[in-house]
Amino acid sequence: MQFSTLTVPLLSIKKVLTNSAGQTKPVVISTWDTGKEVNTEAWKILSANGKALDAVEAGARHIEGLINCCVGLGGYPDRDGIVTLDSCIMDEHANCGSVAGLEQIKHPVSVARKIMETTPHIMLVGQGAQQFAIENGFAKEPQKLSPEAKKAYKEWIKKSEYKPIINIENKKGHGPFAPAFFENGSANHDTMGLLALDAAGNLSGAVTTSGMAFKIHGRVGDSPIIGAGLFVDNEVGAAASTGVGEEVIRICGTHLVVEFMRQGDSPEMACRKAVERIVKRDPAKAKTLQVGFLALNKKGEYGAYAIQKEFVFCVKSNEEEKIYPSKFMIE
Ligand code: SD4
Repeated sequence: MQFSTLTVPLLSIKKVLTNSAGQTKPVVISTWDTGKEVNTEAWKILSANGKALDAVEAGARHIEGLINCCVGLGGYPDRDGIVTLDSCIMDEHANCGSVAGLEQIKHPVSVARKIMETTPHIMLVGQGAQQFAIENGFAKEPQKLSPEAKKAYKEWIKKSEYKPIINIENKKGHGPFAPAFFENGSANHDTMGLLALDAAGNLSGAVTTSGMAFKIHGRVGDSPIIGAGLFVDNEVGAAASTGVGEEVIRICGTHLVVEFMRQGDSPEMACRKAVERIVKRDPAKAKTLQVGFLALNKKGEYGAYAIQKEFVFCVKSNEEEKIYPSKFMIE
C-alpha cells in the first residue's frame, strides 16, 4: 500500500473565483459523474436565486426518478430481492429529516423533507416511514425490480449462493454486506450526495441511495444518518459521503469533515483527514473498500478525498461546470 502523502501536497490550495463578498455563490457540488445532471436540476433553482434546500431536493429527486444501480426504486435490491431506500436532507438552521429502509416510495428525499418540516422527529424507518409517506400523499409504487436490477440480482444469487457469501466476506474481513466491488470489477457505489450554497449564502445538503447492493434486509448505511452521510453547519460548511457506509458511521464521517473545516482546514484537507482516520484504523481493510468525502465551505470553496481512485465529483457555479477526479490515499 502506498500513501499518497508522498505524492500529494499536504495542503492543496484551490484557486477559486469569488464575487465581491469573497464567496463563490451560488454553487452546487455532487458525488460521482451522475452528479452532472443532478447539478443541472439544482442549478435551475440556484440560478434563479432559489434556496439551497430546494435545490438539493430537486437534484436528489431527479436521480431518484432515473434507473440507476444505486439510487431510487430502480436500484439494486438487498439479499431478499427487496429495494430499500435511505435518504436525508439538512438545511442552514440544522433542521434535518431522514428515512431509512423505505420501500415502494419513489422520492425518499421528499419524505425526509416532509418529516423535517411537519413532525417533531428527524428519522423514520421501514414500515413506519412508508406509512408516513402514504399518509402524506406519496404514492405506493409496485414492489418490483427494474429490469437491470433483476438481472443483477439473478446473477448475484446464482454465483454467491446467498448464505455462503456471508462467510466468504467474513473470512476476507468484510462486514456482512455486499462486496465493495462487483464481479466485473466495477465499484459498488453511486450514492448521490449533493451540497449547495445559495445566492443568500446559505448551505444545505441531501443524500439519497438504495444502499449497498445485496445488503442484509434491514441494514442501514451512513446515507440517512446525520453526521455520518451528511452534515451541514451554516457557520462553517457542509459534507457528504459515499462508499461503504459502515466505515463512515464509525467515525461520524461528515461531522468530522465539518469540524476539521471549522478548525481551519480547506474542504479537501478536511476530507483527507477523515479518510486518513478510516485508513489508519484498519489499513488492510481500507485497501478492500471505497469511501469518498465531498465538502463545501461557506466561501463556496469545495474539495473531496477518497480512499481509492475513481471517485469523481461534479461542480456547477457561474464560473464552471466540471467533473473532477478526487484525490485518493491508497494506490
Ligand atoms: C451505504 N454509503 O449504504 C452507502 C452506499 C454508497 O455509493 O455510498 N453507495 O453504505
